[in-house]
This record gives sequence, C-alpha cells and structure tokens, in this order.
Amino acid sequence: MQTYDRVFTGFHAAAMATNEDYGVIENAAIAVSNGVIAWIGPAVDLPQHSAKVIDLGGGWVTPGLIDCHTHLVFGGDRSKEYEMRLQGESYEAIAKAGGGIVSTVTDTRNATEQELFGSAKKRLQALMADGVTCVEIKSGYGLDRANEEKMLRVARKLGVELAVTMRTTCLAAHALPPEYQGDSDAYIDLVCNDIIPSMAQAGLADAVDGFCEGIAFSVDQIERVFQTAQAHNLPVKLHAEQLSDLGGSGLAAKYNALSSDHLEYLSDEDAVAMAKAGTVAVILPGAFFCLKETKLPPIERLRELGVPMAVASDANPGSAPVLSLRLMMSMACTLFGLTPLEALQGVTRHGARALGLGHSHGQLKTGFAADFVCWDVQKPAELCYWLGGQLVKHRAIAGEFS
Ligand code: DI6
Ligand code: FE
Repeated sequence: MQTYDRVFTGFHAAAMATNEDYGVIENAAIAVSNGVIAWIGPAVDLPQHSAKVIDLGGGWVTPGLIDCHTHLVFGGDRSKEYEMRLQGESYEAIAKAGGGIVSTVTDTRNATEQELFGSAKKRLQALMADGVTCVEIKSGYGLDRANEEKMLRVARKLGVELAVTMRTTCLAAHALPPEYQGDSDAYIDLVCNDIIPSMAQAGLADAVDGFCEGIAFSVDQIERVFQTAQAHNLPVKLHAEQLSDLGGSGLAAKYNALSSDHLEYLSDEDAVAMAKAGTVAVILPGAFFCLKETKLPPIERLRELGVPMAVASDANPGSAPVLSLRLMMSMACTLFGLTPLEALQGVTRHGARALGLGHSHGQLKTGFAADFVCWDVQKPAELCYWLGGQLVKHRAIAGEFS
C-alpha cells in the first residue's frame, strides 16, 4: 500500500515530458507527496494507496504555466506613452526624449515597497488566474542599489504571499539612470562594483540580465556585467536583438546564458552559437505586437537548429502591458508561426529551462514539482485557440489544490 498525500483523477494529461509531443495520458491520475509528483500514469495502473482522492471532473491537466520573463514590479503606468505611440511617436524616440523606461524609474523610485507590492500583486494574480504557477520577475526600474533591491524584495515577498514559484533577476543594466546621463561606463561600474555584489550577498537575485541595444548598453558593457555575474556564481540571460542586431545573443551564448530574449534581429551566426551553448530562445510576441514591429524572429531556423523556444509575457509598463500568458501563446502561433504544441512547450518545459528549473518544473513527471492546471477544454490546442476567457478549472501548486 502506497502512502501519498493526495491523488488526483478524472482528467486527461498533457505531461509535456518529451520534446516530440504532448505526452498524452488519457484518463490519468497523479499522486502527490511533499509537493512533488510521486506517481503519474493511466488511472487504471495507479498503485494501491490510502490517500484522499480528488476527482477533477474532466478537462485537461498540463504543467502549471511558467512565465520566464516579466517586469511585473513597477511604479505608475505608461498609458500616456501608449497614446503617443498611437499618434505615431516611436518607442525609441520616446525613450531618447527621457520618457519610456526612465519615466517608470522615477515612479518606481518614488513608490514605497508596500505600494509596489500592492500593484504588482494584482498583475500577478491576473497571470495566475490564467494558469501561471511559476514566474520570473526582473528588477531594472530602480537603477541604484537601494531601489533595485527594493524591487526584488517585493518580488520575493510576492512569491511567498501568493505561493507561486518565484525566480528573481537583477536587471540593473536595463537603462541609463538620469544621474549618469552621458557616462554609461560609470553606471556600468556601479552595476558591477556595487549593485550585483550587494544583491548576490543578500541572496536577492537568482540570475543577472541586461538590455543590449542601441538605446541601452553595448556588447562590451554587457560583457562586463556578465563577468561580474559569473564571479558571483549567478547565471546570465539577455534582452538582445529586439530592435537591432548588436550580436548580444552571441555574447550570451559565450557566457552559457540560460536564455536570450526577444531575438527579432537575431543573426544566423548567433542562432548557431545559441544552439551550441544550449541557450533558450525566449520569444516575446506581446512586445512585438504592442510596438507594431514587423521583423519576425527567425523561428524556422531556431526550430531547424533545435534551439528550445520559450514563450513569455515580458509584462512591463512600456512595450508589453500583458496580463495573460495564454494570449502570448496564441500570438506566438498566429504572429510567429509556432504550433500550439510548441507554444505549450514554450510556457512549460522550455520556460522552466530558461529559468534554470528544467530539472524540477515544467513537466508532469515523477520527482517534478506538483504544479499543474486543470483546464476546461476538450483538446490542448484550445489553450492557444481561445483569446481570453476563463479556462482554468483548478490549480495545484506544490500539490496544494485550489
Ligand atoms: N525590453 C523590453 O521589452 C522591456 N525592457 C526591455 O529591455 C521594456 C521595458 C519598458 O519599456 O519599460
Ligand atoms: Fe523585457
């Protein structure tokens, strides 16, 4: 007789445990112990047990969705800028004129930890209502030690209070703060000599990210950031090739980055480098859509090279005010040409890998976290097919059922 904490039955599962297919298990059962999947398979094969059984009453169970790239903690909003862009102003022109990211920096610096917590909590609850059980949150709107750390303390607290799996990323190299105008190297000194060491010491960051772009930092500057991260045993990731090709993804691959994100302007050479390094390509169709971009990321080539593709929200106040990861799955299919299977892989097994959690999250598999969602659908492809709506029937995080 097996002893489990609880057993779930009454559903079909898309286990997402291989690269090739959904890993369908019809009429499945999942047994959970200590927050981990202790057994999964067809219900008829379930070992004899004495645990409480919860019948989910139909639908499909997938791994809980993983949003591996967000900027959920920030002050204020940028709806004014949205209106300006609708009038024809470009994202880059607004940034150069002191708006854009820097305006969110002012609002974030002026916000208390409680205020940031309150506004980010609502956004995270929206993502969770649409199936997210694991989320990454970046800093990057503080741009000094105290405010960058404030952002990640809020993120950590959100993880605890909402019982979501939380990964935090130091994105101090996101934009040049106004007080360093004209001296971006001096700001990179601050990032490398002060902000990253302090965050590493405080255990506030699980990874280090940067924005490698004409309106942000150069490849050489980002390389200094990566070297610092490495010296503190923190894995790296990068915003690269969103608006132009600077070769950031090649640098990311050189530093064995967990992921390189955006990639609309990715060169073939850098795609090959990512494949060799095992760096995940995180595609962000929400930012592409909101900025009305036209250059598509080289999906076919990434597929051909076997680069794992993750899909994320990029939830941020400027280029992607996104509150639904499922909507991003849909856009990844419609705008970028992913299949619904690839989109689901992108928010489960590959999203996990982009966070360094590929060994424990994003698949329904023995020994993996019991984070899963039961969806009110007849087929997994419906997760991409429906835009909006309430498809989540039930959710379990670390086996805790709601
Ligand atoms: N790329 C993005 O998509 C966000 N940051 C970045 O480096 C945008 C951030 C913002 O506009 O506030
Ligand atoms: Fe981003």
